[in-house]
Amino acid sequence: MKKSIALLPGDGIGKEVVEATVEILKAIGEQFNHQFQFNYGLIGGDAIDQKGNPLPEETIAICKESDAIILGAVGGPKWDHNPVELRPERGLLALRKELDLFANLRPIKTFESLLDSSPLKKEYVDGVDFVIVRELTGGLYFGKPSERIVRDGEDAVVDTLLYKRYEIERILVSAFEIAQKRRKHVTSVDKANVLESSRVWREVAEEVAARYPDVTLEHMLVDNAAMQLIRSPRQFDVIATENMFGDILSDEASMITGSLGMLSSASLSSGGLHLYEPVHGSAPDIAGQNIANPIATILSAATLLRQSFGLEEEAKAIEKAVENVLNSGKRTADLAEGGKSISTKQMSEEIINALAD
Ligand code: GGG
Repeated sequence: MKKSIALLPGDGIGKEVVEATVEILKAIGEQFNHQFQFNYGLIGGDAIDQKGNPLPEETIAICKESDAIILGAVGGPKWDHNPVELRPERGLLALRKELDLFANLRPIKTFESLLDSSPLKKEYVDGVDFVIVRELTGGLYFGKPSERIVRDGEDAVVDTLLYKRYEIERILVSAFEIAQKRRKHVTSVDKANVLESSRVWREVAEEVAARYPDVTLEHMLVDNAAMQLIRSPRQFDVIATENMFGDILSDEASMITGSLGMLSSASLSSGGLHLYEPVHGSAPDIAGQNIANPIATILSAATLLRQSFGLEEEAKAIEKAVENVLNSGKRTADLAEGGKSISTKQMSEEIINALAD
């Protein structure tokens, strides 16, 4: 198979984890006789420094000419005081909008050998396997106005939580479709006791649920969901929620797996060009040290092979190799609890060796 993959390493550890992932994809290409062509593009802070724009036109073109996209991470203190249009995160948000990457799937699954790495009790996290389906192109992160204003003579600020009804419907449809292939349970998370947007979200969830009689729909307030994720995470199968709630809940849920460095994601578009990225950000405190955990990005690449290229065997080979390396006790620093750890590059090499086993 011949396929092209746009690579947007971005900032901080984004570069290191994407490089580690490219090595895995090259190894898979050799092992299974595929030709993957890699097209590099700038995004985030790096793109601001080199092109004066967090999402240059060339990057959009590179993505559109490719069959799938892998992104590392964006952001860093260097650009924290930039005007809003010159912030690294703007690049990522604009790319999501440009490609209509509306459905962000974030699987939360514990690895047997990492059960002791979670700050939660082992008996609670054992067997956890759910997916957060986060709406990614609407809500507070995109609504206008979003600005500082003067209200009643006082300095004030406004962000806008805006959803078109179809945007709510399509993300819930995605969640129900996924649930149908899993344990057939959707937990729709909202704040319907306070927010009008959440009350409409609930209405739409009920309408969509009526089309999927084999799937059970449960509504849960976001504050309760935050608590339930810690109290009994095994209850969840598919969590469907809006953009900001999904952003927050998935970082919380990463602790079930032991590290944010373990959480992969797929952002699916209406047009068929999908983006795969780790849930974590650019981690400027450890950038450039070759100690970041590349597994989230490597698992995102496995999902890419399955979802975008239909390469199930290759995806499984990567997932199995990751599991075997973790079973052998090898850990990057985030999971080593102060003990012996291996570098980003070494983790990638270990996974490549395990692919050959
Ligand atoms: N790899 C994810 C990443 O770079 N995240 C940085 C960030 O701020 N993202 C905003 C968001 O996910 O909504």
